[in-house]
Amino acid sequence: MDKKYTIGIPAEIRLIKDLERNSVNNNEVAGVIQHGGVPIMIPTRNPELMAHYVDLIDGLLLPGGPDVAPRFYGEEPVPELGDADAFLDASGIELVKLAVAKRKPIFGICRGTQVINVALGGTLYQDMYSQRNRPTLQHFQKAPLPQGTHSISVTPDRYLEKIIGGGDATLVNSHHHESIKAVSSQLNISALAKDGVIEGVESKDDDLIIGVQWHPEAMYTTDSKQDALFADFMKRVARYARATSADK
Ligand SMILES: [Mn+2]
Repeated sequence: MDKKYTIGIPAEIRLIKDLERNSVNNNEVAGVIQHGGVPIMIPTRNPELMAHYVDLIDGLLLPGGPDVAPRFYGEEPVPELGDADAFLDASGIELVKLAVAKRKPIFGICRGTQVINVALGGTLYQDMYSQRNRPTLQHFQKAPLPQGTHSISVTPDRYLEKIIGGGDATLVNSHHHESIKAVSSQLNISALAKDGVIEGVESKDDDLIIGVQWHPEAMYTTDSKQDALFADFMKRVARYARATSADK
């Protein structure tokens, strides 16, 4: 039997038929399985339990979801802030810190990328449209999510370039009104939209963290660049897991 690696995905609470359900996006589950991973849901938002989950997993996928409560980066909420769940934020931030400390690769998607940045000391625009001092493109697209709508410029010589290729013509989907403001000192920008909105970040000193602001899980079945993000994540997970077991 091939060695398979376990990927933790935090669940958000969704009210379904008046019951609180722990919910993960099935496209992300399928993307992990597609590349040989074994996804496990993290169905609790208690930060004190996150150390146990990080010991169980080989990699961490941080999915899209609600806005990040601004108090985690030292701000009060503006009127345009959307739904936020401080317990989900606190447990996500804890997962990032623990995964970095234990050398478990992280793949951030949309909100997940914002959580990574906040966990590592960065800040966010709570709402780009009211807070950025320059024209901002449509980042909450009205087109179906599997369709790319705005282009990105991939920063030359970043790890992201190795995964999806360089240039300024990659089309991505977009479903966010928050975005990274101040980038964590531990991260490099790897992609920008044409209006300057940060669309990708990655760890500076290694390839432990890749975060994108778009939703590759909605595009990977028809777009090989987006599929490559899942493939690369599972390769990084295998590489770090092998390095860790060789140390023992
Ligand atoms: Mn966007």
